[in-house]
Formats: sequence, structure tokens, C-alpha cells
Amino acid sequence: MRILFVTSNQGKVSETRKLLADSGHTVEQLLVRGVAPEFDEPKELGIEAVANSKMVQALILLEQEGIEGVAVMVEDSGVFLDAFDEWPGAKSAEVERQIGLEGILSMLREGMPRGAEFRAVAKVSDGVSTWSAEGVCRGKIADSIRGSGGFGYDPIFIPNEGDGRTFGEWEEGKYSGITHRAKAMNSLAELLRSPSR
Ligand code: ITT
Repeated sequence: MRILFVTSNQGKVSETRKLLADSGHTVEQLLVRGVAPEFDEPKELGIEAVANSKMVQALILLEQEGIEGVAVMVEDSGVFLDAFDEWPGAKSAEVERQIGLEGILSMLREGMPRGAEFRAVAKVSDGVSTWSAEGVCRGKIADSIRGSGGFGYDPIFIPNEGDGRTFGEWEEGKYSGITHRAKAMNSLAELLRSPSR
């Protein structure tokens, strides 16, 4: 299946392309006349609602543009901090832009819980059926920014299933199945393989 991924985030595109390569699906960024379309995202409603909203808007756009014979993918994700009642969640990208990783670290004062998790909701639609999956990656926030790999919160996120390094320090990339996105995409690939789809 040729899957057009509705995102402006190149980090998501390259990770997802690798994750789905073995399942025989190709993933490319949805571009209209060379530009990634921007959609309204109801961030206050959470990542599932944002993904649903992006999917509706994307399917309308494909129809308007006469783009056929492809599937469309949306994904919404975020980091949820125990210390702040799951903030920033769906607003992770915006918060990162506003206060940066240093800002997050300075808000987490000594003695505050450092537990956190990444969550992702991913959906694929061929215009008739829609498949949906989610993934969670539990971990904790590091004391300092470590490593420059990945994107977003990777340099301050230490996954529980790892070896103590932040995702930013993983030289080999983070496609070993433990990321929230990997889990969501692996579930999606499984659903797409299912004969009952
Ligand atoms: P699109 O909406 O265009 O797909 P975006 O980056 O704005 O791109 P989201 O709205 O889903 O994506 O925001 C997700 C943010 O959560 C992302 O920008 C990072 O700040 C953070 N995030 C999500 N997954 C991450 C990951 O695997 N590693 C690091 N940070 C991640």
C-alpha cells in the first residue's frame, strides 16, 4: 500500500518509513504542490481527537485534489509527565517551541516525580476503512539534555526498556520496537495484514 503521511515532522516520516518497510508498505509525506498541508488540530481534546480530526480533513483534501489509489496516515503523539498531571500531552510540540527542553528540566524541581511516557495514536484510511492503533513508551525525564539524536524530547527521555541512555543518545536510532510510535505502527501493520480488514 502506498501511504501518504499527513505530517510536517520529518522525524516522524523517517521513523515510520523504516518501521513499515518490512511490511511492504511505502510511506511518504503528503505534499500538495510541494507543500505539507496544515490542518486545524483541536489540541485541547487530546491526541486521539487530534488524529481523528486530521484524518477527516486529510480525506476531504485528497478528494478535493483528486488524489486516488493511496492510503492516508495520520499520527498524533506527545509526552505526558507524571509531575504535571500528564502535561504537555497533545501540546508537546507547542510547549517545546515555547520553553524548550531546558524549560522542562527547570520546571522539574528536586523531589518531583520524573516518570513520563510518550504516547502515539496512528490511523490509516483507504477512504473506505480506517485502521487505528496506539502505542506507549514509559520512561523518565533525565537530569540534563543528553545526546543529539532523534527529535523533540528525545534528548531528555530515558525509556524504561532501554539501558539508561536517553533516546537522543541512541546511536543506532530508536527503531527497535520500544518507542510509542514503533508500537503503534507495528500494531497498524498487523491490522493491515489481517484478512478481516
Ligand atoms: P505533525 O502534527 O505535523 O505530525 P508535530 O511534531 O507537530 O507534527 P504532534 O503534534 O503529534 O507532531 O506533536 C508531537 C510532539 O511530541 C513532537 O513535536 C515532539 O515534541 C513530541 N514527540 C512525539 N513523539 C516523539 C518522539 O518519538 N521523540 C521525541 N519527541 C516526541
